[in-house]
Amino acid sequence: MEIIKTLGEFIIDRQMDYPDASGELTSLFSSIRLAAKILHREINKAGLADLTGAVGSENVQGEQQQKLDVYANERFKNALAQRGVICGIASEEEEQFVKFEETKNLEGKYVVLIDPLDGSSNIDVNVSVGTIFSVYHRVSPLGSHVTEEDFLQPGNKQVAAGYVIYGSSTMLVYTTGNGVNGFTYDPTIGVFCLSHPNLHIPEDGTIYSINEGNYVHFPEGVKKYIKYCQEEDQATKRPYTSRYIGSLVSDFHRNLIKGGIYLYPTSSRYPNGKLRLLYECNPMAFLIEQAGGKAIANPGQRILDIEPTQLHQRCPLIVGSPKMVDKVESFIAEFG
Ligand code: AHM
Ligand code: MG
Repeated sequence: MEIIKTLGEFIIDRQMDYPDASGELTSLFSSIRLAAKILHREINKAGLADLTGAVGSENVQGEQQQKLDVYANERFKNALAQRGVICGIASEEEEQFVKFEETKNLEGKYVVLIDPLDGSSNIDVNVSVGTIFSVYHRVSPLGSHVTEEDFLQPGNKQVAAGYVIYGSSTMLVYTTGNGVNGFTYDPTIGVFCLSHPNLHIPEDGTIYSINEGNYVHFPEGVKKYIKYCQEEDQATKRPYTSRYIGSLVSDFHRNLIKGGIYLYPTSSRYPNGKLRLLYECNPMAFLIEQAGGKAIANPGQRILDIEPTQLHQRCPLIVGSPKMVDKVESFIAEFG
């Protein structure tokens, strides 16, 4: 019989490697896993279930339609509140961080930052979307209410990070700082199964992912790098392939497996890039470094070392195969 290792079993195995572990992170992962399964179910019938379209509109029964990103936010928030190991969350969907007030939550030692449904503009056209999450130890005392400082920590303090990709299959990919592992959801048995153990990004690649529609707004170094990608050179397998889905999770996931680079750089349109440091850049940077890749905001500026000042601050992101990131870094350092 085929041997299947489930996500649950994998987490328990890993816990045995840490005799001091109290099981709280395991419990946190159970919440994420459960919400991901519910989202998988809803996304797969989104076209049928009044989940597309804008919030505020009513369906034919006069009920409020719920946009899938609002739905996803509520699902993850409720699942994370339930188990009492988390004292609060911050979400890309909410302006303020959310305090979990129950006594069990006040004793929770973790905070979670989440982008519940990244790339949600793709949902109406049946293209892959994702959930991104990031976990930190709180810095405020156990038993007290969560504070903004608990969330404004640099990415190098992350305890865990990962994403769920709702694609041609649903996968959960995560790290706790000891490599990256991927699990594919088998809906027939309702279980995430280890399918991509110990993921490593190729050192070099031939895929570049950037919204080239913004070309005229890009700094000179990025423009020159795009031209470099398009030039003919057999030794470096150029021209490279351009792939851009417009769902960070999907673009990142493809490049992680095949080798490649994803860029959302500064531009005259978005002086700090578009993506959010805490909900998008930090978790992806932690994952890529754990997989042997590299993530920077600007030349010499590692994403994970940025000290955040605001919950929703934006940050340029250049992430992927280390040699490709080095290359674009040298272009920006030279040409700005
Ligand atoms: P969102 O969090 O509002 O969904 O925005 C983030 C998304 C990323 O998934 C994606 O890579 C990027 O925005 C695409 O932006 P653009 O359409 O400007 O290329
Ligand atoms: Mg997002």
